[in-house]
Amino acid sequence: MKLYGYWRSSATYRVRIALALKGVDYEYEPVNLLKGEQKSDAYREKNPMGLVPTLIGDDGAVVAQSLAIMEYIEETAPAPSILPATPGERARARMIAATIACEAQPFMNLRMQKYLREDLSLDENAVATWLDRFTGGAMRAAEAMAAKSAGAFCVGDAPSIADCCLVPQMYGAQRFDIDTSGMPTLNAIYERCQRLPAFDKARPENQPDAVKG
Ligand SMILES: N[C@@H](CCC(=O)N[C@@H](CS)C(=O)NCC(=O)O)C(=O)O
Repeated sequence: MKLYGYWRSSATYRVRIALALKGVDYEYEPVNLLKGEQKSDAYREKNPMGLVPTLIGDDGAVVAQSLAIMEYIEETAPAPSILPATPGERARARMIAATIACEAQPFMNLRMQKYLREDLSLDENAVATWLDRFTGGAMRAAEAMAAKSAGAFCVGDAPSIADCCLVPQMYGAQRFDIDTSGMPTLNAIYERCQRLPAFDKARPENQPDAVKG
């Protein structure tokens, strides 16, 4: 498999965690978002949204969107599963994953941040208020969801697609200074995940394109 991504991209980080949990080897092709490489014609041929990540499967499938990529990885490398055992729990894991990936993270991405600052000329206070309302609001909803299903992880006692989304979101929240103090369940799971080798391997700082310092 080949993963196109960027070290600090939270959506790429999700996929790296899923691959590491399953012990799947892959080739990594950095796409430098700060240089705008995601907007090149060659990259958009693979990912028409011009966003990372994109995964090229061993069967030649070209898959964009981290949630779809993780489902593809789950189907092509089923063990260990990153989906819980029962339909209800699987739906819950997907629900928390989607709340983070579709409702919280989009407001943190580069093009949105640029638009707020450069096109709408919002100052840092306005951007922070905006982020707390939308990203923080969705994270508070994810906290309420996880509080009902968590054991050691977001749904029960095994890491799932929800945790693959949670960890990068908490990392991003720290970067963007979003207040997570009212999220005890998410913080406890985040701390626990950080101590596991698969999550450590997937950390932004451990990627070949990471910029130190
Ligand atoms: N829904 C997409 C989101 C992907 C996304 O937001 N990628 C960001 C990095 S985390 C990106 O490529 N940003 C580039 C830009 O905004 O120009 C997914 O889950 O894959």
